[in-house]
Amino acid sequence: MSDTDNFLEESLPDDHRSGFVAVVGRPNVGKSTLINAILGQKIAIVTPRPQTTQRQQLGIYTEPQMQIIFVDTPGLHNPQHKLGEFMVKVAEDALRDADVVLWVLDISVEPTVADKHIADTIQQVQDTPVILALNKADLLDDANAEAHIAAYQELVPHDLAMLVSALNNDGVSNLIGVLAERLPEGPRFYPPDQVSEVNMRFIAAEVIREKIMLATEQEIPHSVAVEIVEYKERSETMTYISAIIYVERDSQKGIIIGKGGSMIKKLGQDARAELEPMLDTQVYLDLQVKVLKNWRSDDRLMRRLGYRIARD
Ligand SMILES: Nc1nc2c(ncn2[C@@H]2O[C@H](COP(=O)(O)OP(=O)(O)OP(=O)(O)O)[C@@H](O)[C@H]2O)c(=O)[nH]1
Ligand SMILES: [Mg+2]
Repeated sequence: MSDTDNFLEESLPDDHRSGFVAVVGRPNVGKSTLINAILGQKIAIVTPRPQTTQRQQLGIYTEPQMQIIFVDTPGLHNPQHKLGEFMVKVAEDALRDADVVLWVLDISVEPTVADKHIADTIQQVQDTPVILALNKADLLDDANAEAHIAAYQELVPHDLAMLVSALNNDGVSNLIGVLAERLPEGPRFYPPDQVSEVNMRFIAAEVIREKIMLATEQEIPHSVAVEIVEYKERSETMTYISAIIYVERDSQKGIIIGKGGSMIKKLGQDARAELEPMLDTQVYLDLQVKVLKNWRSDDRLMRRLGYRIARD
């Protein structure tokens, strides 16, 4: 029997708690940063741009007394194309399936109209405890603090609101305790050493997408999908990864390749710099760029690129 088979047999304390925490909120408020901070490692990509996270992604936090499964979700927003609709549906599904809702908010600015819409969406999920993570507290101006905190507290009935800074790891451990108290008693869902459910292929695709989002402007960051065509551990010291970067238009292809291939070279270097220490091997990265006309508005192309709702 492997360790993985064994984990259900392990004796856990009688009051062991476990369950799913849906981490929701507007794009760019710091949901993925917060989950990475809780887990102490990067499981989700983070960029300064809204709509970075596109799919549901689990971050599994295990201690002897508890297992909290954080469900990172795409930012709730008013969708402009099919990809946006898909992303919003992913977030709404996570909300419905959650034991606890963790609404992440950017406390450094006033609540927006989008936050009011999210409040309505959250209120549709009745009987689920709601915790507010008032994030980016490091950017909160003293003069605004009271007014902002009060305005956020008014948005939705909730159990507790906590100031945190995911970036500085402030308030994060308190938040874990608060969430655990609200989970049902029960055994673990995952082996204790598992922190995520995604495989290295997916992580490699996401790292490449992150580097593109960081290096490009305007529509391009959001028009990119990355498909791993081949992923091979060629030897103990070398991993070969070949990937296709899909864009929506010819002009975008030119920008991703760059003058004399300069941009694609930089993207490859940036992605390798992150993947190599992660894999503890050298990485040979073969990147190609292809145009899939308007793929974000085409259900069939989106499904081909792996944007599928599991239960559909
Ligand atoms: N100053 C400050 N910046 C933060 C904090 N948390 C996150 N950020 C920054 O906010 C930006 C967005 O962070 P993400 O974690 O990608 O936000 P997200 O909510 O997951 O965004 P989407 O995936 O687009 O919905 C990044 O530039 C982060 O570095 C924080 O506590 N303080
Ligand atoms: Mg995110």
